[in-house]
Amino acid sequence: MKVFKKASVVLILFLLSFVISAEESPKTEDSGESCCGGADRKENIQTQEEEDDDVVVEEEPDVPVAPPRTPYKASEEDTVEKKQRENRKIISTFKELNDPDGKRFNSMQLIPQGTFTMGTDEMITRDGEGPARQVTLDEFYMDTYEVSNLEFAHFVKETGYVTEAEKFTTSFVLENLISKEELAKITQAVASSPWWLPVVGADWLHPAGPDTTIKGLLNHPVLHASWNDAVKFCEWAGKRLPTEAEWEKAARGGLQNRLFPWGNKEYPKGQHMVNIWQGKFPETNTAEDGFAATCPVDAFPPNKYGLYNTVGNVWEWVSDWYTVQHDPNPAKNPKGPPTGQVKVKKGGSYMCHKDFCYRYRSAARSENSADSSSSNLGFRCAANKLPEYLKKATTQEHSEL
Ligand SMILES: [Ca+2]
Ligand SMILES: [Ca+2]
Repeated sequence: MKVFKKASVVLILFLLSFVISAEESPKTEDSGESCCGGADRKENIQTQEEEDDDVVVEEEPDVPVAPPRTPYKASEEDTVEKKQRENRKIISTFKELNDPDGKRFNSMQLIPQGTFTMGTDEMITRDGEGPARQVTLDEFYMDTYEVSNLEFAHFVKETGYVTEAEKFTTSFVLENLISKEELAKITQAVASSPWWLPVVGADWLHPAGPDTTIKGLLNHPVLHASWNDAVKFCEWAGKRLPTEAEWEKAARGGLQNRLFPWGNKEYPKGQHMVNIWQGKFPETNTAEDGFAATCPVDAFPPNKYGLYNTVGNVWEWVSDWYTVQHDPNPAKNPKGPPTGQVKVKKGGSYMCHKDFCYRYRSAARSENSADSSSSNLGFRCAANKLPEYLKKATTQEHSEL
């Protein structure tokens, strides 16, 4: 009965959203490609509905509510040790790890101190993109690229770190990427977003399931890293996750009140500037931008701060807890709410399309629980000071620009 009741509510909201979107700017389109939290996520959505009537009216019909994680099948210690052995074996086959120049793929760019307009009043208000507000930040450094599989492999090689997806034994993968053999084994699905499937054995080394590999994808962004995993990686690298304000300022590249890191035109001079979805999601992916799934972290032109793929390719974790309520007053170095249930992610992914997930914009945002992971979610790190080991590389890169 519960399911039918929920289905009716969803249907009503779906019809309502058509009525509303027909009257509003076409830019406030529905979305729902974000994925996949634990049980916390559902509770969080309910809390928001109780707190803010506007959120109920605008709630998208296809909010993905993922089932709880699969419990551990073995003791954690056994699982971790087994995974460490398996991972060491796989990583030892990556020749790129022995390349001295490839040891740490990422460089960092200095983001100057100053004030910028964070958020927007004109787009997806239910996500808490507004109000547009003045935010002042001290200078900081931001990773040039999304964290790559190669970097993550170095981290795992040095530390033996086992990700949450590996411990939980499952992660969410876009259905189109899963092999027929693996599809046949899956019995669970997320009713509200059936294109997301929990795949046993999907993790950063097996991005689309246990029969897939990151060989040949070492310069692509690492996938299936939870927020907790991302924090550990950044600590290892002598960095930290950016705040949402830092991420957004960095993505805007010094431009004020623009939709995208490069300006307001989605296709300037007809050029693809970002890895998103072309075609009708989720049935057709024409990959006109050159990529059906992730692209290399250095594909597409950088923004004016020298950052690549901030929007599109993969969503990126930031440190803030998620809220849709923001103080409209000017703020200095804001860090988001002190507590919360889910974390903010920024930038949209290769699964975003204007008609479905218009979130490959600088102000756009979404959320997931800190232990969740999926095949379109990654991160990049920030730092107050440039780590010593990067000083030479970054100086060289600047002189080449
Ligand atoms: Ca694409
Ligand atoms: Ca990105």
